[in-house]
Amino acid sequence: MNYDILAPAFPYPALILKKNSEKILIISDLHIGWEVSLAKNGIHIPSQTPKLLKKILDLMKIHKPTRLIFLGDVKHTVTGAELSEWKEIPNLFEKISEIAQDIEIVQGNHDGNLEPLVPRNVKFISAKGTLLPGNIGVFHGHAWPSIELLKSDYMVMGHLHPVITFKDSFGFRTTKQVWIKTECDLKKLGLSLIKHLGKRSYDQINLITKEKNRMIKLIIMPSFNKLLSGQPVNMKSRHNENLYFGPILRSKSIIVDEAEVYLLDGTLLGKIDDLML
Ligand SMILES: [Mn+2]
Repeated sequence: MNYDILAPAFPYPALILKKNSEKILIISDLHIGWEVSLAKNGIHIPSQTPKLLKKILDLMKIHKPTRLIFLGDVKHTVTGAELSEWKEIPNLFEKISEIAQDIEIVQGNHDGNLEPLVPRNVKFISAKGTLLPGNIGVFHGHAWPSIELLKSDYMVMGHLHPVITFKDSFGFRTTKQVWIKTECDLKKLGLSLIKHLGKRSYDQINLITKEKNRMIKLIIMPSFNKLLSGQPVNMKSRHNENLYFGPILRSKSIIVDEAEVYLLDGTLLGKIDDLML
């Protein structure tokens, strides 16, 4: 990773982007209100929101970001809002707003009707994402990125909640959250995007993809809410359907077997292909 510009905030599931005078803290997949959906299945656990807030405030104290970006899925219910979210989301954002001037939310697939729940100064970015300073393209991952993101040196996405499954000699399984770092073939992604957007986009996309055979580095972030279930990236039986989750991962422009897997503390576990169960 080009640690001068973009680095994970080990051991937190968060990224820090530093460029000129800007310092951007990026976190993804809070899924506030996830506990409510569990309660419907008879599992009652206390609200995780105070813990999430504390973790965000700790990160802000340590890194003092000038901007804060939520990379989608701030809330859990897909449409509408549960009663608890009506209370907990405004509270969380008001507390963060007291110390952060610049807060942005990239729309995830769970963020319908989120806007009325956050203070007015919070800006919304479409699910197609945005290009940040240092040529870092960020988007949630459930929808196609914008054409602009083809210019990225790095693309960052959430949505997958990647985890790795370990199996001991007794057959017991545990999972750990992980970072995924891999590469995306610009030309293949461009072609997929043309298929998606139609021929009218050809000239605009070709202008970006023709220059050279360039690879875009791709980082898939772990979810900030650590209790969420995730996609085991090293399970052979369900390998394909799991990692090809969202259009960009299904587009076959992403290198999967050679993707590097890191634990939250920064330990490099190896390549996905060598970690398959
Ligand atoms: Mn998502």
